[in-house]
Amino acid sequence: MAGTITFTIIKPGAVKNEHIGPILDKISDAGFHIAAMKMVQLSRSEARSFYCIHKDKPFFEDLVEFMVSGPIVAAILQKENAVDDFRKLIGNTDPTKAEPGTIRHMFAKSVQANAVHGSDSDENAQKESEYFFAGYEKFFEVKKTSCSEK
Ligand code: YYY
Ligand code: MG
Repeated sequence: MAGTITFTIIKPGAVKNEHIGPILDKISDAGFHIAAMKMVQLSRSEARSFYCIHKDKPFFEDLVEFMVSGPIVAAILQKENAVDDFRKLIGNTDPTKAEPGTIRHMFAKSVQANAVHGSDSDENAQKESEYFFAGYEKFFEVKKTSCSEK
């Protein structure tokens, strides 16, 4: 398997509520390869940097406080069409608008505590992955050819 990448975070609420396992199951069942993964506690300045595109929004400070309220799980996911397929899998930002079967419909508590992050473009997937992971922490799958060993 090869393909493009997206970047995800399992957010503090979902980690606290023991949803890491069920969320990873949904991700694997949807055909994503986990190319990197770790559990970390963000600092306020890291949370601010990560969401700096929203720094002028009214919800920004509350969002930062939520993101530092406990550990998160960061991961790089690999699949054909990873960014768009993952956005479909997680569903609408607002869980009351997310389709049944999507991760946010199943595990989100509110717009703020919406269980997971998913990159919104290939460029941001790359930037977000670089922000969280060093080269030696990434394990991409390479495309199998008829000459590859099993
Ligand atoms: O990409 P996505 O996470 O679906 O939504 P964004 O519009 O990029 O917002 C990022 C993040 O901000 C969202 O996941 C929850 C939070 N947020 C909020 O707390 N209140 C809002 N009204 C909108 C977004
Ligand atoms: Mg976004």
